[in-house]
Amino acid sequence: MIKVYGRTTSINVQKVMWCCAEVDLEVERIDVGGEFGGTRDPAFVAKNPNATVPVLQDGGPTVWESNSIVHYLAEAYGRAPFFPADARRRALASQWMDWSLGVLNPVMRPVYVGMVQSPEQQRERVPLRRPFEIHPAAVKGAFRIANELWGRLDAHLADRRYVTGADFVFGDLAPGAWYHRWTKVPGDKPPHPNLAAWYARLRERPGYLRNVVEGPL
Ligand SMILES: N[C@@H](CCC(=O)N[C@@H](CS)C(=O)NCC(=O)O)C(=O)O
Repeated sequence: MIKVYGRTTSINVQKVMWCCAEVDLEVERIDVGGEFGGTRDPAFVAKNPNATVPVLQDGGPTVWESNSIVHYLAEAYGRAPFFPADARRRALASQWMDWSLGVLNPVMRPVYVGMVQSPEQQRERVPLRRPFEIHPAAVKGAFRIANELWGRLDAHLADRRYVTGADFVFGDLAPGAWYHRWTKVPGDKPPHPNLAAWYARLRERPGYLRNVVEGPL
């Protein structure tokens, strides 16, 4: 059976499990990382030299980087419109996955770690990055930028139901997983009605509810 290595408390594992639900794929998930440890074991490092989760095992070589796993699962097991048939539409979906990884992620990580996770969780889950990420000045600056970034997606969604238009696509997964965590961040956040409507639409999806919304934080 196809295997996903990673703890359910990881947003990146949650996103992959959500994708499995969207393409109706049964997988075996194995607890690794965080309180379960195991990421530095030689057998795991052979699967992912970065010693991080998630990792996907589906026949051939293992795949790491959650967005690449999502892209693979959507292409291998999904169908249009979730994995768009048109190359231009696919590029637009990838664009929001890349934006999430390259732009949103570096900002949301310190916000989430510094403002939502308990000190115990921080120690357990991000031991190497903790000193930088929870520095109060870094968290404050990241929170301000996060508000700007979410405002950007809110504006984009003004005339779209999902990130690329009328249809739910794999590109909704990475920003959708982060947005749920953004709802848990306290502080002064301007109203973003288009994001709120998109979030409500995502919450109608059982895979999002089960793996992200009802998943552990
Ligand atoms: N860019 C990578 C990030 C992977 C990553 O940093 N994973 C975290 C969990 S979200 C991890 O493995 N932390 C160490 C641990 O869980 O022990 C991806 O999207 O897969």
